[in-house]
Amino acid sequence: MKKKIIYLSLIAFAGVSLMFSCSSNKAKVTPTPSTPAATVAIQGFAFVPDTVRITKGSSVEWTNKDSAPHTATELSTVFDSGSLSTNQKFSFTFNNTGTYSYHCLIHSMMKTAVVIVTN
Ligand SMILES: [Cu+2]
Repeated sequence: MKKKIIYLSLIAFAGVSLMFSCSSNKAKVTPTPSTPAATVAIQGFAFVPDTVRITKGSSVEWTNKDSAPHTATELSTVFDSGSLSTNQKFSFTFNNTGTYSYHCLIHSMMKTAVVIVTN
């Protein structure tokens, strides 16, 4: 009787271990987010730097360093960060080459900035 209980708890333990190893395997398959190829600060009502050059398949990360909210919005909305509050980040991966001009939707006086994506 006692042996049966031990046997059953061993099966339960094996089951839990199997579930655990499955979920950790799954986590390994999920691609880890790559570190951005370029970072842009939104600071003093400007995108700094206002031009970044990256290669296709890499990403740019924006961080709002101002107390005011800002957006990083491509002129034809290829990407749009939405409103970023202070220290909030937005990143976008560029899978196509091209020159992407973007601005802040909230402040029309902010200078348009550019991401240049090459092969
Ligand atoms: Cu703004």
